[in-house]
Amino acid sequence: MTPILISPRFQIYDDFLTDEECADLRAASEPGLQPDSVVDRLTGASRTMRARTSWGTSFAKRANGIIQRIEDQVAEITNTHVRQGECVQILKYLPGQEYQPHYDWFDERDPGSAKHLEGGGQRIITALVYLNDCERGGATELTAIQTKIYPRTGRLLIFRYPRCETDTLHAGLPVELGEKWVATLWIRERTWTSVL
Ligand code: PD2
Ligand code: ZN
Repeated sequence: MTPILISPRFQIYDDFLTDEECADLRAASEPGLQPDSVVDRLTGASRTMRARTSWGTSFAKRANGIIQRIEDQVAEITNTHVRQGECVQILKYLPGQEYQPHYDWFDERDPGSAKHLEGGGQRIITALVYLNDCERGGATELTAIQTKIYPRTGRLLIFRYPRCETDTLHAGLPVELGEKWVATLWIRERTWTSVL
């Protein structure tokens, strides 16, 4: 697979998943959806917050054939081991829902980060797979390089931040019309274990 290179840090692979795989994953996720949360910087606990208003669910590692394919292919593309990956999370956004600008890595100055860092060290890579075409809005904004990636069914976006680079600030812009579905896989520097 040949990526579209946006910058050395950000790459896109179109048609990473088929339309059918995306539809199956959306259908399998719907029953488990709950309001999404973010990590509280002080305590490390998960909390729902205004900054992230989507709904989400996660799949156990190797949960089914599509999850395995995402885990295996992302590991191959990023030259990492499947063991470094967290559980794949599926996010669903309705109109008005968004994920405000943030970093996916844990800020080591925050007291709440210590617990998360115990489970495999720092996050170093994010993989996002869009599971549908959002009718309007819902782009992933790469804030520092002023670029918007539009959700397209089966499209994979990868970004790398081996040393907590601040140019990986990014956001999920509000959906304006229709739904947006995306699968997220975060990769750690070592074998990931759940600390929750
Ligand atoms: O849904 C998105 O576009 C998005 C944007 C920023 C998802 C995430 N971050 C994430 O899951 O970390
Ligand atoms: Zn993010």
